[in-house]
Amino acid sequence: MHATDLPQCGMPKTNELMRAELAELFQRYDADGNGRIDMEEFERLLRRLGEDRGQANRAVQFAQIDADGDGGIDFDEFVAWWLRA
Ligand SMILES: [Ca+2]
Ligand SMILES: [Ca+2]
Repeated sequence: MHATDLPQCGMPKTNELMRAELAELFQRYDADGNGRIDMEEFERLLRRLGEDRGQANRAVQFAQIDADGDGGIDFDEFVAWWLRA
């Protein structure tokens, strides 16, 4: 994926910069590289952020982030969560 493929909707530069950083972060935690962060990968991410508050909480959080409910957090869902957090 190239940055130039992203839609240019007049977003401020800081957002684009952030998106690039988020893409890097996302790829780092998408351990199997399938373009989605599953529960196991999500656990690792939360631990790294120091925000793991137990399995029950994690499952709730995961469900909230997984907007389309397909059992994985894709990049768009990840970005939406990150910007909200
Ligand atoms: Ca994955
Ligand atoms: Ca999803």
